[in-house]
Amino acid sequence: MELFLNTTSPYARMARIVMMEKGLASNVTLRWSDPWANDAELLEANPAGRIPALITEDGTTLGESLLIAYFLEGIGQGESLLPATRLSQVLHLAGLGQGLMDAAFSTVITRKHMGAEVDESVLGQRRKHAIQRILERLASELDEDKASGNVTLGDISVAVALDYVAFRLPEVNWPQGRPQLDAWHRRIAGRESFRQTAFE
Ligand SMILES: N[C@@H](CCC(=O)N[C@@H](CS)C(=O)NCC(=O)O)C(=O)O
Repeated sequence: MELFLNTTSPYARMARIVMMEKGLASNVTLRWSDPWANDAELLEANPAGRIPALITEDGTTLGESLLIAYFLEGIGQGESLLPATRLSQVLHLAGLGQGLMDAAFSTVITRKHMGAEVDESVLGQRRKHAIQRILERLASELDEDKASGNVTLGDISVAVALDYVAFRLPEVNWPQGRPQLDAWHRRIAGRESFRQTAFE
């Protein structure tokens, strides 16, 4: 299999962490790609031009990080990242993580292309408020004890999103005033799969 990714995309990092957690690292060739440079092979794999994109063993191409995660969960080994006994809670967390990624990534990319003043626009303000609301929700739901079971797709999505906010929007300073969420994050992000995929 081949996975198109780069070192700064939260979506690609999530797919890569899932790949590692499911024992599939040796089955996947990493294809480092700049999605903004019209990489012809990426466009062939994913006409949306976005990373992550996965080419499976039978040549099928998959886009969208959550769909890639779902596929890897199905073919990988070890504990399920989508345990049936708490599926709704896992998907709930994955949704919060994805929402945080989307709001943070949109903030970063619109600033880059349109200037920092875009933060003051209606859409910029909506993203800013979404980030704060999601952080508050996560802080009310997560503490260190919740990081003690088997890791899930929800944990991975939220922990990657928090890392991304710290990496690209350090002014948000999400750990400030949220010590329990910080403790939860430290436990999840201490995993080998997180350490090997740190943003750079
Ligand atoms: N919903 C998609 C989002 C993927 C995404 O936006 N990736 C960014 C990099 S972080 C990208 O490739 N952007 C290039 C573009 O939009 O042209 C997913 O979950 O995979």
